Amino acid sequence: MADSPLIGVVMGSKSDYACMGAAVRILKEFGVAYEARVVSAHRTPDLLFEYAEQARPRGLRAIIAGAGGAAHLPGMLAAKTIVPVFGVPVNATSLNGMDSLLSIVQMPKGIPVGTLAIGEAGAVNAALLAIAVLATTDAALGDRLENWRKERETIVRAETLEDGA
Ligand code: RP5
Repeated sequence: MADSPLIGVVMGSKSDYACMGAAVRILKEFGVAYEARVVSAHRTPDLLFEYAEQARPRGLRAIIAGAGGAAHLPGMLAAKTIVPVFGVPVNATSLNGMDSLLSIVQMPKGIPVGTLAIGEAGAVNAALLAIAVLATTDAALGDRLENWRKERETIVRAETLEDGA
């Protein structure tokens, strides 16, 4: 039987997976138990409430929520659960994700959403942040996260520019 998910990745539309898949790939790379679902704030509001209410009893330790446009999904989830919510603004409209960014980041005080960058960078960082949360109680996972960073440091240190500078 698969491990119970520790991280929930939710998105407002299947179309968001083009961006949010980047978060899923990081969680897979680290061997973190996750689930990925479509939960829409405006098209499936009851499902959103159910998901948020069950998140803590089901053992989720963090939720990564991505949505485009007037992106209510992360904030509404955060309103219904104390499980930390990391919001990813998805570039889905003619406003290039700025609409989503402002919708997610401008939460009134009292209900926090940790807001990441627009698009794939935000999705990747949301996953890394969720992993860092898990690593506070999972030393082996923390070691993997440290090694992941070291690998990238090694690559950058070895980089040379075209003229050999
Ligand atoms: C938002 O509207 C979704 O999060 C998505 O980013 C955007 C477009 O959704 P679809 O029309 O592709 O389903 O709710």
